[in-house]
Amino acid sequence: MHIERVELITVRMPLVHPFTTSFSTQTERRPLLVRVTASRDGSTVTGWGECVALADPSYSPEYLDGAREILRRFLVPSLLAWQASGRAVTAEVVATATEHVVGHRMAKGALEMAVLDAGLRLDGRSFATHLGVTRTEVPSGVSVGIESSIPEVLARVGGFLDEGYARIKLKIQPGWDIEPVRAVREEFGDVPLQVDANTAYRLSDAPLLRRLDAFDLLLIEQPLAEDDLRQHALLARQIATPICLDESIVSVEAAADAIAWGATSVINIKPGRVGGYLAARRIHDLARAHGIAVWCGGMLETGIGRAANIALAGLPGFTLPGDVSGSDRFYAQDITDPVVMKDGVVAVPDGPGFGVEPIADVLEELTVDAVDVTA
Ligand code: OSB
Ligand code: MG
Repeated sequence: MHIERVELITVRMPLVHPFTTSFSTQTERRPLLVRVTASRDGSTVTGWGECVALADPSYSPEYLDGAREILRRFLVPSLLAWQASGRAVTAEVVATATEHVVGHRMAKGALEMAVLDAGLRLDGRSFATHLGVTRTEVPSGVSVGIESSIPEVLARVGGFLDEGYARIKLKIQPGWDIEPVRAVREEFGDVPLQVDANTAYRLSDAPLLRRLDAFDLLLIEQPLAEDDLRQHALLARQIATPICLDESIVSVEAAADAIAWGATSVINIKPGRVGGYLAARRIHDLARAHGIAVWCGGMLETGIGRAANIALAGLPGFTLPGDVSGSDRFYAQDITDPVVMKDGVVAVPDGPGFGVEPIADVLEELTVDAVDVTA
């Protein structure tokens, strides 16, 4: 394909309810969209990517303004230089064309995503077809933030269960762990339940974390720090709840290390965190070959990232429900037609590319910054 134009569009989306994790409270999301205009054989298409970096570098080193800058100054120029030297541009070459930039996987993933969407649209193929996904729907789980009281969290969980969500994930941190889990088990019984600590504990907390074993959780997500693979392996010997890594799995190589060292028995795959959907697919394949279950994480995506995640979650190794909720779990107004959760599942999109695009009026209304980085 020929890349004609690349625009970076920053959007402001208020959350329907504050989302508190062990690292921050978010009341709005500022997604960074990458819009690629590309042509081939006389047809021109628009491809959309979404950068999942948060506003602050609190979940990972990347953050919104940094990602925008890296895309503008380094990643997009590198891809255009690749093209100018006569080499073909496809999603498959984006990682190679930008590999001299160290890190910044969320920014790279967003560019690759837009090129992938454009390429699939030029081919008239859906992402699910490209992946070989035949499932038409996938189970939908929901991530429940830290609340100010137990009755509050019970009300939230009860509401989501009434809506039909297939699995509940509770955010935990020291001081908000055993009691909310106990309360949810007592109130709602044997529902599929897991917890996410977002790195809030230390290995010396193993005796406390072992108390969670009594609640028959599906898994505990990222109890220890991002770099602590060895310590996660040590923790795994001290608790019965399966450990699932999120923040630590920044690449295919990190996934291979974590599996080899026994640091993880489940992997949360977030395409942005690992540099894009192509790397995400490779991690799925690797994990599957090792009998390690995977599920699709979320980063409060708009309908664009949500649609792509749902297709990815249709691969056979995704054996646990993902954080692929309906749009209304976070947003009163999504920028695309909303993803709808019904009866515990969300539908795998089947249109060309990721199968969704922003609604022009809504996008315009919510856009806070837009720049053509190829002008
Ligand atoms: O750790 O999974 C996480 C959101 C932002 C940053 C990190 C995480 C999360 C979530 C939300 O848990 C998942 C979602 O988008 O539904
Ligand atoms: Mg997590």
